[in-house]
Amino acid sequence: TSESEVHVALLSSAGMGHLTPFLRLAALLAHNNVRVTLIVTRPTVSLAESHLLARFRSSLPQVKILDFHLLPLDPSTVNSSDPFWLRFEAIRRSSHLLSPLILSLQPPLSAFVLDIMLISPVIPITRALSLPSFVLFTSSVKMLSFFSHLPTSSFLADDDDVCIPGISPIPRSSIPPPLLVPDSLFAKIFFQDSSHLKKLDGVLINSFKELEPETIDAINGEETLRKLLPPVFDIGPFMPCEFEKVDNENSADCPLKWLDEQPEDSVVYVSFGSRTAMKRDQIREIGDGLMRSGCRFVWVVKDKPVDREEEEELEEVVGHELMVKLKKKGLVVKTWVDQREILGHRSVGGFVSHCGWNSVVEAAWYGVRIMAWPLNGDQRINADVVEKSGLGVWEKKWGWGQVVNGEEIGERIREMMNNESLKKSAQKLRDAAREAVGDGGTSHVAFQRLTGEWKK
Ligand code: BUP
Repeated sequence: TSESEVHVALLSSAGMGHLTPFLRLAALLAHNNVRVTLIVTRPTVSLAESHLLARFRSSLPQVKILDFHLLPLDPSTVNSSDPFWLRFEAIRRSSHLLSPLILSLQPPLSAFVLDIMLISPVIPITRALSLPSFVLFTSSVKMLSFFSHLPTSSFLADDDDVCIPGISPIPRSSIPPPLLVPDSLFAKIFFQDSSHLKKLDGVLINSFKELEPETIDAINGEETLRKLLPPVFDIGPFMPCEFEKVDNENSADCPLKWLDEQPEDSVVYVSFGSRTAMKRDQIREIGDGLMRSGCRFVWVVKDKPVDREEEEELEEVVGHELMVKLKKKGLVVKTWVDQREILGHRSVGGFVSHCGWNSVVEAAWYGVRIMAWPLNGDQRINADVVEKSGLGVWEKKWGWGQVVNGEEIGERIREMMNNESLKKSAQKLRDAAREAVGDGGTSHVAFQRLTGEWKK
């Protein structure tokens, strides 16, 4: 079979944290002569997703985009109010409608790559069609090990840390909080899906050896993990792409012009991802902390989980007085920014991050040190990776949902920005990241192995 006949369909679930790595993978495949069909559900939950898809479409017209029409979901039948989780569930409940879509594709598919949140309902469908199925796991390998271990884990019954052979224990305090609520939609999906992992033909991960050496060795070597997991392809870091560029050059919110005027390595970038709305009192403490840190900053404020609902002006959210002070020292924005360009800017040295996995990998790609401030879900597990790899520091005593005061925030930011050895180790990871995807690098080799398998 010639390479151009390899045809792969990708099915993401909702939210920028999922869509972005799927689109980066689509671009990587398309640039390597793989034919790609992207299956999308509309309308997207957030505006950021629909804008990204539009830019992707015009920059990679060779990728076919197929709309997947979902059945309506009655929210009263689902134990969650999170719009992204509701979409996950809607896709799951409509998954039987995928068969005719898959069968309509020409040339016939060589493989199907889906989101981890969709495996239990989608796997029976791809299997019935004898279609090799892969998951693109959008979090760390450490989180993948935790996920694979769920069916055999007893943490709901006891109070112990989670011990997985070959990797350092996951403290109970790092378990994603909704998993401890047994009837939550999150817990239901996680427990249901984790037992289906082994049915996959492989898991693709946006990580690389030097970022998670212990865990990547463990999934390849440890008997217990190998029994729970299909082959894992560490093909990251996915390269940030041109189509992610946000067209705001002429707006007052454009950070790039401002960043151009700042000294090298002097700016801290503060963002808690696309889904985490901060409480008002915490927002104000962060503003206070930034002033106390003495550093220059770009701070992305999020007041609502879904961008379509952001109504209030920045001044109302942050408070007028604080806003006046902040404007003298840095940039505060409430719109979508091109994080790729910010992290890649020479004046940016540090990143206060919630440790969403994409943010972590992007920081590694650009060699920007992190002050980890995990707030939910997989983020404490990812923060552990950040700390162990030398990419960043993590104040573990800041618990889930706890309001941290400005004084502490300011101190931690200052320490992270002044930490020379951290700066060096983050830069070393940048070099390692580039080596991993370069010719003959670990991720490059894994990618060749993967596409080689699809060609068979
Ligand atoms: Br906010 C924001 N610009 O203004 P994560 C985010 N991003 O480019 P999350 C921007 O969105 P999950 C902005 O670079 C990253 O690629 C950022 O993904 C980009 O966190 C993505 O970091 C955010 O994984 O998703 O959004 O919390 O919950 O799935 O981890």
